[in-house]
Amino acid sequence: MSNLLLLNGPNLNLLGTRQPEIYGSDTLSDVEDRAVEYAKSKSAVLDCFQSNHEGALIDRLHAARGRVDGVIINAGGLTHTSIALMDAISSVEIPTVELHVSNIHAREEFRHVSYIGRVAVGQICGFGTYGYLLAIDAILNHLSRP
Ligand code: CA2
Repeated sequence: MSNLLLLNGPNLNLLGTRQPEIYGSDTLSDVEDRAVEYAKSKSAVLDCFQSNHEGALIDRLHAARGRVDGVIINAGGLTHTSIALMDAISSVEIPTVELHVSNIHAREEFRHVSYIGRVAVGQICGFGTYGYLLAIDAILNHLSRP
């Protein structure tokens, strides 16, 4: 059985409350509940954590070292700015899938850059909140490779 960690970064606690044309109408708790159930259906355990603070996300990653098999992270705006978060992902050596609700490549140029992408196994973006389920499939598939 795989232990997975889902991290959501700054402002993702606002999912479903504003900008539904970009981020949809599911709340973060809808998304997390669905993801936990989906992981369970795949015989995995998914733990969820959201923070608006870079350091708290880094602390959660450090705590996951040696305990978690795979990470899914929607780092929000920190995706495009945070070398510290990138270093944390790289230093804990846990396979990580980068996730975004929106298609960051079809948006403003500053969103085309991802520090997380440099250390992630791969990136899922543009599929709305369904991407959280795709990311579970992606990380489980990655973990089961020979
Ligand atoms: O598309 C994504 O998932 C993003 O990671 C969301 C970030 C954005 O900075 C990234 O470029 C792409 C923003 C999260 C803000 O979330 C909100 C959700 C609903 C209402 C307001 C903000």
